Amino acid sequence: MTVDMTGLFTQIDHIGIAVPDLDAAISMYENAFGMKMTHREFNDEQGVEEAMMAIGDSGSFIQLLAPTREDSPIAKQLAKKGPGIAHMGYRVADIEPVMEGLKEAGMTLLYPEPKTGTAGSRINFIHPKSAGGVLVEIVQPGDAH
Ligand code: V0V
Ligand code: CO
Repeated sequence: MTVDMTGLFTQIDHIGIAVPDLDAAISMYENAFGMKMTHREFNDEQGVEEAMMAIGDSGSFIQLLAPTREDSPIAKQLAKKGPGIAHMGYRVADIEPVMEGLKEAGMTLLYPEPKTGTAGSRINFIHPKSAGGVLVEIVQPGDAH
């Protein structure tokens, strides 16, 4: 199968940011940046508590990520590099063909099958080693998105 990737990444869904204190980060984004929180949840599988901050009505978000476990990717990033950008999340309508096309393009996906992300979305990641030093997430929104 050969997938034409043209236009399959439709917009920036979110930029993930590692933070040590979720409440403090939400306050900063609300008070200094005037952004509204539209969603907050725990994701046990990913070891995070996260908050989605809307960037106006653009449809793109900042995803604030605080670790809930010492061995989680966000905890590791905070320990090694401190707070900062964790990943770039692109929205796609249908994640399976996009995963296929990325593999055909030589990208290393972290998961063989999509996992559950924010608000019932379906997600996967491209390893930063195969994407120019950027941890890239692909996001198929859930019904609640
Ligand atoms: C590590 N590296 C990164 C990076 N983390 N590069 C760019 N951005 C990052 N965030 C580089 C690092 O500098 C190393 O390069 C190399 O990758 C291996 O790093 P490491 O410290 O040994 O880290 P690993 O291998 O333990 O973990 C890296 C991966 C891990 C990407 C495998 O972070 C991971 O599994 N991430 C996917 C899951 C995740 O991020 N979940 C939290 C968000 P050098 O030094 O060797 O050159 S959950 C989420 O977004 C949700 C729920 C949602 O959106 O809905
Ligand atoms: Co994310």
